[in-house]
Amino acid sequence: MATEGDLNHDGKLDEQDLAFLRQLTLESPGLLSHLSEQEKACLDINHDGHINYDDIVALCGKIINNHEPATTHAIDKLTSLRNKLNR
Ligand SMILES: [Ca+2]
Ligand SMILES: [Ca+2]
Repeated sequence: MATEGDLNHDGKLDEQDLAFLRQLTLESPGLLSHLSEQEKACLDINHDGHINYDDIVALCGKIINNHEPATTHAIDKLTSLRNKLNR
């Protein structure tokens, strides 16, 4: 079975999957109607029956939980940025 959220089927959850989901939901929503139920289920990360911005957020959370080094680096950057803003 395909990993949920692994949209390009490379066995990893990363920014590429996020970019793909974002493109599908925000830029080419018409493409969603061409997908099979199984493919749509794979995209419906939060299982609410709809594929939308909430799933992008949910996929983001899954990727962060996955602790990909590149993502961890991005989180570090976000954290330091947030710290700067709080000063
Ligand atoms: Ca992937
Ligand atoms: Ca959803």
